[in-house]
Amino acid sequence: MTKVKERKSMRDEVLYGLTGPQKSLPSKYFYDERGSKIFDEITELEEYYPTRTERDILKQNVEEIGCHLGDEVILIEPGSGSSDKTRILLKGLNNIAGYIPIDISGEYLFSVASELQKAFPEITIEPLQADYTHSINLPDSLPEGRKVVFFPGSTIGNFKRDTVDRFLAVVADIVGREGAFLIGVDLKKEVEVLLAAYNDSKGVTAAFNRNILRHINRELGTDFDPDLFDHKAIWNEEESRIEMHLVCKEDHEVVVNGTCISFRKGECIHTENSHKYTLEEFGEIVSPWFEVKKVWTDEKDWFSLQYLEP
Ligand code: AVI
Repeated sequence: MTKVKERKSMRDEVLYGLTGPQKSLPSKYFYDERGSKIFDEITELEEYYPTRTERDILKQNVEEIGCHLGDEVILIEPGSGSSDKTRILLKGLNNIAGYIPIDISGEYLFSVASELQKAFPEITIEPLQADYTHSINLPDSLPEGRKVVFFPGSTIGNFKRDTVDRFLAVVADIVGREGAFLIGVDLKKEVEVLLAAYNDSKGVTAAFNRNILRHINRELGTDFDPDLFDHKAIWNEEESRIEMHLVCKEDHEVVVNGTCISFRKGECIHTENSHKYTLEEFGEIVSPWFEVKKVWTDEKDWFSLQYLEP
């Protein structure tokens, strides 16, 4: 039985994060409409290698991936967004019977799903609007088949360790004994490459980082001035992760739901972690639920696509 975490409101989460000893904000609040568009721009940047590398891995190995997935596959994708990488599988394979894209943003989800349904009429496409970080209740009306969860993009790298464990338990629950898990995992590499990917020369990642404050202003009626914060991305060797922070440029105060929060010059708001793993570390993390059966990487071993079975 998977324990379902209770949902907190954005206001509670923001207040909780900004009143702790190290100010922080949940990285999921990067993604309003503007933030999602800026993220799409990030994925096109020369310095941001994960997206194009994973896409190439998928394209180059699509047939072999298909053999591992088996027959009559029901592909389930939490946080599907534009379903961009999934199209490579839907196009390149003939063993996908159903596709369940899951996303919190309903309008976008339904429009992507209907476009996909037109492009792939032979596949049953059933979009599910849900926040997959809490739990996933699949519709009863699914076609018969082998359930495979597809989770590309190394989004797992943005999860804290307890969230990783909870998510793996949810995925194991969904796919059952006969299913599988296909996941993209970014790998440890030279620090310069990592820093460049999160500190791009055009300042797109900086705009993405600051957008979290605009999003909060709009939703909570706060008055953050994003220009009073600098973007900072650092490598934390001990935790093996890139951290993004917003560094306050001058002393000021912001009222959040009646609570006055003071910011001092030089003080940071921690906005995101992006963990990078070795293949061994990742295998160890998933081992209570899954066994890694196959790993595809690029020629520099920068990114991995991993096929796991319970
Ligand atoms: C979505 N996620 C995997 C991205 C990453 O690389 O951690 C988010 C991101 N943050 C800054 N650039 C991209």
